[in-house]
Amino acid sequence: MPRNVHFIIGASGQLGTEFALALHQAGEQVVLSDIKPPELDSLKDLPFECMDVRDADAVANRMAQHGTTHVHHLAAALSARGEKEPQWAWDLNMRGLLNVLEASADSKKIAKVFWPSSIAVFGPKNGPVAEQNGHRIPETVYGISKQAGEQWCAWFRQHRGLDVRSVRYPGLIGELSPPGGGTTDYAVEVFDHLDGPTPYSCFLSKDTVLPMMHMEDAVGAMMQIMSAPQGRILNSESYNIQGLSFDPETLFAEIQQHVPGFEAVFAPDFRQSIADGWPDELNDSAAREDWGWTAKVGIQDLVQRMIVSKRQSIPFPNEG
Ligand code: AKB
Repeated sequence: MPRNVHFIIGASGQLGTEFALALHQAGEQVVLSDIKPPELDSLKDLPFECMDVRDADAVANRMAQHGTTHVHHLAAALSARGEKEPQWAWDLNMRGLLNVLEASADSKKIAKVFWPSSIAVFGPKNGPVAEQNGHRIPETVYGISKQAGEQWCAWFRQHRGLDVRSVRYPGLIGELSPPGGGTTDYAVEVFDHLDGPTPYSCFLSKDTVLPMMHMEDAVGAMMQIMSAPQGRILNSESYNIQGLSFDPETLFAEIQQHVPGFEAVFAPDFRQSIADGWPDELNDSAAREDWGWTAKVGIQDLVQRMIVSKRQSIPFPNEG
């Protein structure tokens, strides 16, 4: 039987790095693509295409050249940067997605496409718990692009017969790769300030609860929804998936269990109003019922993994 060929767009980004590694370690044939090469040593020998997803011809040609069967389109401008550069973010997120959907629908070989949506599709009117089909009037460029993207995916499914699958990711936290330009980034960047000379300055208020998820679960969700039988994908839009929910104060208290000297101050900036529009948690019962989704990593485990990994890579001053 011919092997599947996984083409990962945005493979040098936060989610792409972890997903590419997981697929490679599972023995799958992987082709990486991004505007910059991968930084992780274990990915440097894999086939890499330097490609801007906004270039429609490049997307179609490169995917075809590699005999792609599965596309994972993970390149996007996130919420905070999107508010600073709205036109660029809209162009990258929408033109990129349409190029991928169009090329995939035209291809005779591509069996499935994965594209991530986000908690950003929910707006302030939604309330603290976002239901699967909850109120979606996003107030950020990023959120609007994700909401429109969900509808484009549904259109390609219905009108072009494309098997495109999607989940709504919360803030993602992992050891291997930093995020860039998101509102949930504090929960990753704090681990680079564990023993700094000054307290970590958090850009959200201490009681801002947001949905979050460890990368192991984020990658697991992608693998799980992509391998589910087509008949189990019953929802026409992206699926809510819930990992864990916490506020900065709770995360920092957990860090202090391991690093007693860790200190933080709170200096909310423009990202506070983005976070205030997002839900505290997601009702993910549809994903659980339809394709068996369940998250594994809790806050204690997450903090421990992040600290262990940082301490392996950085010599901390108080460790002699
Ligand atoms: C962001 O903060 O913009 C992203 C997201 C929640 O989609 N991490």
